[in-house]
Amino acid sequence: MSKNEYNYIKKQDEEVYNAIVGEEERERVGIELIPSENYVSQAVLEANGSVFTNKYAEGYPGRRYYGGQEFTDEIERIAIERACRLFKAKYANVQPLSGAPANVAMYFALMEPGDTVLGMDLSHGGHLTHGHPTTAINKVFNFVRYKMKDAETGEIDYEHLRQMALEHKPKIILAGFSAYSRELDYAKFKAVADEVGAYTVADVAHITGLIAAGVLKNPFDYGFDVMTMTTHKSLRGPRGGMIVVREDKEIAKKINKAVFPGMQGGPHMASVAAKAVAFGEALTPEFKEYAEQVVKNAKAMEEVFKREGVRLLCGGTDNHLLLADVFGSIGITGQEAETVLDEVGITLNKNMIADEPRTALDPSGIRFGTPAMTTRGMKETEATRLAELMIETMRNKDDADKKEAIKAEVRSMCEAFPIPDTFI
Ligand code: DSN
Repeated sequence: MSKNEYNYIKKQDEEVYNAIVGEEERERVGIELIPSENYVSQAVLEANGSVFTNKYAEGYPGRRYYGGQEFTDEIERIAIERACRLFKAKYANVQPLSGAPANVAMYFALMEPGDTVLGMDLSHGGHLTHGHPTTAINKVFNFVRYKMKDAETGEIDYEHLRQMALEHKPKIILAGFSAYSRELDYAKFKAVADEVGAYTVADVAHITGLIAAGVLKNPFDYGFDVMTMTTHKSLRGPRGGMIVVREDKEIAKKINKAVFPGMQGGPHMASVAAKAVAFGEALTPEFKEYAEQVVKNAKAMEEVFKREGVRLLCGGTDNHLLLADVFGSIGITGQEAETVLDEVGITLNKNMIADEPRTALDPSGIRFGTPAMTTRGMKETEATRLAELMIETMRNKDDADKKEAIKAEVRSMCEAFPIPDTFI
């Protein structure tokens, strides 16, 4: 990562300047294993910091509510065209500000208040925006949930899913997750949806990059109607959201109306510009290699955890992330693990495990993944070593000397694999 100068902020606002350079340094010297985070290229950063932030552009290309749109139209058209190529979609809406608003817009596009969504249970890997009782959207729509049949294999209970669908007649069957490490059987979701006349939506926020690169299955190949996603995770773009539609023009029109004016005002055009740049990167052969390596690295970490007898939820991984029951296997809580790993320069997050016996704020598990460390150029050797260091740290959480040695090793790995400025 280039050391950016930030000359104007430095002169004008020392407090903010210090926070920005502090974050740059934190990213430079630590290993990022939060599976939903990544490092963008300097090109994406430049677009995200561009003058497009000055511009209002309510509406869509060619149909805006303000003048002066020749370049906003151009950049949004480029982003849409690249998004469609990446996901084999006919239509794309690149304006959602992030994943949560993308999901909310999708619900309003495809349903009336009171209608039902069948989605994945949060503690089995689903997401808050899939209708958790604490969310606002839960007051508008009815959410029912399916779970895994067996947390040791990660297999979804497709028969239960079918029974739930027959009983509750959902308008949407939602496949997708933020803490689940296996490939989904999209054909089974689609068969159930067809039986009850539901839309099929995949929330692929975590695995966008892996689908775009063809490393994981594309739900559209199984007839899914819609995918919602974020652009800042494995796709390695700016913080933002997106909705793509396989082929149905009426669905695409409803999605567009639900995003604007239904849900949002002016799109963040600097983010749209940065999305366009990131999508261009994701269309390259280099990105395919990157996505393949993300999965190889996760597999390498899986091997170490298995060898060391640490229980992995779903029995391992097919994608970029892993969930480990560290309380059950090592006797350290998820919160303690997050804290002690932070101390040695490894960032990840505590996470609930299926049917969590503890609490959400101090659960039994940790969730970690490989998109960001793979962006640094790390391969299986480094992934293996990092997994060993993680386990050693958790097993020796009170041993200051050991932690000091691990911290030094983590730091030297970061120095050997600096965050690149460019990927193509
Ligand atoms: N916060 C994201 C994640 O970490 O999975 C999802 O919203």
